Amino acid sequence: MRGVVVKGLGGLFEVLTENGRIACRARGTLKRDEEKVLIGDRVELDRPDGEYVIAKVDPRKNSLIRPPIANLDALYCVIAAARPAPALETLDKLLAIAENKSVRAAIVVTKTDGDKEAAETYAALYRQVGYPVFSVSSLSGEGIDELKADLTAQLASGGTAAFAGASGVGKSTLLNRLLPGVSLETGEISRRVERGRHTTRHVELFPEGGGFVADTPGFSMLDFARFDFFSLSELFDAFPEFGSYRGKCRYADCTHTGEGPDECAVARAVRDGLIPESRHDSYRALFATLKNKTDW
Ligand SMILES: Nc1nc2c(ncn2[C@@H]2O[C@H](COP(=O)(O)OP(=O)(O)OP(=O)(O)O)[C@@H](O)[C@H]2O)c(=O)[nH]1
Ligand SMILES: [Mg+2]
Ligand SMILES: [Zn+2]
Repeated sequence: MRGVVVKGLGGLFEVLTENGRIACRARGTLKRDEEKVLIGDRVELDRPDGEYVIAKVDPRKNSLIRPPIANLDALYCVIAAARPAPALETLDKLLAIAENKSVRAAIVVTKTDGDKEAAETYAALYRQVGYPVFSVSSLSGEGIDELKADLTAQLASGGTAAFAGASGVGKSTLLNRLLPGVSLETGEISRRVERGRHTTRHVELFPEGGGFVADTPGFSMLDFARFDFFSLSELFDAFPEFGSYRGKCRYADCTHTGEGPDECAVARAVRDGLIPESRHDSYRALFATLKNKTDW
């Protein structure tokens, strides 16, 4: 029997099959495998001695380490207009990973009821970059219909969409509004600091509109080091708005990190307001990280 892994806790998985949800473990050989079983995996179940086990994992279209999920089609990168203040470098890192894995990325700015002006600033920044942007308030319902329409389109052909972003931006609250049958735990920001942990602690897929929607645990600054990376040579393509300046720098080996506007077409675009400065900053930070990794 075949199915999709929708949940996994302490080695016990839930697989959605044509006969409903089946709780099972992974076959011993799979557990030892470096690749393990990820939420979103398409798997083959076997029943060697009465109990179902995950016997085989299909080749993946893609996989992410943060959030840990396989076969992702769309990633909604969530930031809050009000608390917690966005770390744009983290957001840009997430966007770069999505580009690199050919996952369709969109930005969701939540809590527009908290700070309208900040919401508009972030929305404008990422619209300029070229990403679809949705500004929403789960409190007032503002912008929910537009986001719902976009999500519905992503799911229609069996796609998997995940919501990711810092802890407390309101991912679970938003999914409770977007998905009629779902009731996720949400948490006050002040309480979560006391508890020292995030409210959502596992990735889970919810079947919806022909596809799947994933809630994911929030990022914290500590997760920076745990992001999965690609190679330095792939970095330029992970910033889609840099594309129009390809090959236009004075020197072919331009790194677009420290060269001035006279030599570097990217630096020139930043100076002229065509590329947001924060995006260039994120590029430089990622460049430094990837360079160190390559030098190792
Ligand atoms: N004012 C306002 N508050 C919101 C909105 N969305 C969420 N919140 C509040 O933000 C807090 C955090 O919401 P969650 O949905 O738990 O955040 P999360 O992103 O799922 O957090 P993690 O599960 O830890 O990653 C809760 O107190 C929510 O009530 C919104 O649109 N406006
Ligand atoms: Mg949550
Ligand atoms: Zn350059």
